[in-house]
Amino acid sequence: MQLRTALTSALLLRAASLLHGLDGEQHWSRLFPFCGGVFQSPIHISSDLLRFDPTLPPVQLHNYHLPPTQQLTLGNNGHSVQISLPSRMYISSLPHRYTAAQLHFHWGSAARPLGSEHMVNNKQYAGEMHVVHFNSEKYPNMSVAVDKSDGLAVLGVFIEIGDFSPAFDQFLKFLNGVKYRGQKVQVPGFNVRNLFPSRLDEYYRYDGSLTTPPCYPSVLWTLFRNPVTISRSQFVSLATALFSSHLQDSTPEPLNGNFRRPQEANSRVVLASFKEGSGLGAPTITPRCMRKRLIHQLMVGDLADLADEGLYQLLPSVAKLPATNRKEQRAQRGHKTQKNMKNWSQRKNLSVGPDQALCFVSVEQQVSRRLHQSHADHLLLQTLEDEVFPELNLRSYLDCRSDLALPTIRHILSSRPTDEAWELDQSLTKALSGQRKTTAPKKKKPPTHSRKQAPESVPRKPHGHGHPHPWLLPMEWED
Ligand code: 3TV
Ligand code: ZN
Repeated sequence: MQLRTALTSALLLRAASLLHGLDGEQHWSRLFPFCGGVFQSPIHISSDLLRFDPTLPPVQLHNYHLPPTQQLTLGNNGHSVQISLPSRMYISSLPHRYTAAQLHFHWGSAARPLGSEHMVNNKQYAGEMHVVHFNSEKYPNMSVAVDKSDGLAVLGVFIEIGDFSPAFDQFLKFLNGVKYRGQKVQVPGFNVRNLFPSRLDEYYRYDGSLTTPPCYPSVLWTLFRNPVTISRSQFVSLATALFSSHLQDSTPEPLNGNFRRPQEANSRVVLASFKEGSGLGAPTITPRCMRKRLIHQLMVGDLADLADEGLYQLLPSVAKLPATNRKEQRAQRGHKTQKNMKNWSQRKNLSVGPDQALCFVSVEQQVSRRLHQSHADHLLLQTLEDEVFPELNLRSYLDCRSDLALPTIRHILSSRPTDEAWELDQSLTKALSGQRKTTAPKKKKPPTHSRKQAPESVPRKPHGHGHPHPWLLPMEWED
């Protein structure tokens, strides 16, 4: 018995040292085989994994507003700071009721404030909050649910440095009481809803795992699209106040950078409850109602008209033309944009309706990605110059393929009789005949709300025989 205890202690010590090693996560799978398995978390959520699912309902949080009389336990477990949550808190917008258990955080360091676990289009946030729930309809508690495929649901919130958060201060002000591993303090209840972004209807959803050993693939992940902000000094206190070592340990180990690196997608898809490029999260280059007009003007190719209408800020190359030059051009043309568009539409025998419009959303996505990468909003004009103009070439039209109606593509191609146009037309013909393209999306495992659901209820994008190819689906405008 003593030998068994000694062996167990040795194993736990070994596990602890592996977990704390600098490159510990590479070795997790030696002791925790699931960590080397499939459907691991976090992941990098890139546009190519995303599928819009209009059936995803807004997340509904119940009893998240806790009274100050309700004492919560704030603890340092050596890996994170955690708040235990009362079992009357639950989520109802999933196929089962999921009851709250705890929330905790992942963060970077004061010097490198990049510590979110999930990444979205190459962006890593300063931190990430996880609110862990277990399936209380099927399992009696967290310990039983933790390794079940439909056992857990975690809500993830990205944390960005910006405005001060009074909600985060409700517990950050007690951090000094839990500096060392194993320490706990009681904190008064507060409105946990205020730790979330205002929009609970915009999120990513996928099947994944615990991001820490034993990495069970038991988590239905929901990551909200919009981050919350905390002030720099709030972030610094989170990143510097805590140690992963015990009070009595000879060398104090700072607790920061406690995030796992992104894992393989393993043929998973990520459902989005919103259309990428729409909403406040994306840079609003133009109001949506103006976009359609802008796109049509781009299709006409009459960029100077855009400048005349005050849109030249969006098209820096045009803006660089001296104003008089633009005026001259306008005088020479001697007609208004609307007329121009009408003529063009008639010439092309094309009624430019909502189902035949060019995808401008992808331009926004490109711009958004570039801006996030460069962290330099003042580069907007340069970025637009780089992104909008290449977008005008044929290859870029095809990049928008899933948002373009086939007639639109054909009209674009017919007006540009180049080799490239011929090639692209061939591709479309192949797509029409249902052949699989190298550029077409790979078949991926769609996430399920619960793995026990009937396959018919799994959200799928129609492919192949009897269904329209995604290239042929028209873009839906959201005016
Ligand atoms: F449930 C957890 C998580 F979802 C736990 S506690 C159970 C582990 C045995 C945890 F520590 C986590 F880090 C996560 S997480 O996947 O949300 N990070
Ligand atoms: Zn976590």
